[in-house]
Amino acid sequence: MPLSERTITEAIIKRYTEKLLDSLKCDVAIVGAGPSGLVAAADLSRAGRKVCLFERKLSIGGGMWGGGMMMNEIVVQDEGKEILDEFGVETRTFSKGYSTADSIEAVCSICSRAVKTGARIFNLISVEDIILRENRAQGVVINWTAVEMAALHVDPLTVESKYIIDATGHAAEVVHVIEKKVDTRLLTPSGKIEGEKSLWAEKAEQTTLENTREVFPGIYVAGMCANAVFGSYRMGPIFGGMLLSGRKAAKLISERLSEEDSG
Ligand code: 48H
Repeated sequence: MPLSERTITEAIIKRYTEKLLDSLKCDVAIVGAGPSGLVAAADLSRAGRKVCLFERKLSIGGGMWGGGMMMNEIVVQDEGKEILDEFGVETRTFSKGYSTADSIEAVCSICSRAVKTGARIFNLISVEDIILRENRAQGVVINWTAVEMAALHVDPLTVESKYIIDATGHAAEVVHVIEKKVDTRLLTPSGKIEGEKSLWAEKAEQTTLENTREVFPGIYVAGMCANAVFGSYRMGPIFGGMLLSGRKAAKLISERLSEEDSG
């Protein structure tokens, strides 16, 4: 049978549209497909929640692909290794308490699990705003990254969600939108974004987890964004904190959703 260009085109448009239409209302919208966002997506979808993840770039994985200084190996401590083990990522002990993994295998394995458990990942879409109702986030405002890059004046579309995870890394983009546009105090000590500090791996890894929490009604921060928002250190290419943070955000939101389900 000769190949039909029209059928190929129809197939892509129909299937993509089905996927997007089915995602217009979800439990959790995750912004950013770095390590923390991907783990959160995998955990929440495994818990039976409807998850959409929006990633600005063509590729998922955020800063994990590049390991440290473009050497595509990552380092994890024992708690992070347990998460990699669970996702089927091969790790090698380097010295007591430190293991390494191939960053490509790590990104691919976590992403594969997220998609196979039902998370919808939309690449090439940027979140530019939130839907706001009475001082609570109710969803995300999305646009094609290409529109953003070309600086075109094209209005966005929206996706309703009960919760949002800002997993946009150092930039903390969703929380910046709140700070700029909503007349409110964030749930940080100063009520504002505290700002990221210089590199201190041990402290940063510990505080990433502490800082993974709700920062505005309906919005949780995870990964590097949590430290940027709550004013803690960066950690360099050790990724246990990112993985654990994604897991913690998923757990906190799952608990909230379960409470809401039961009345
Ligand atoms: C859609 C967006 C938007 C937007 C950004 O930076 P990431 O890898 O995020 P984390 O926090 O999971 O991991 C951080 C880690 O990679 C890292 O940078 C570390 C450990 N640094 C330590 C140090 O000392 O430097 O991924 C964030 C993702 C990226 O893919 C962005 O493209 C994406 O979010 N993103 N997607 N809409 N508005 N903003």
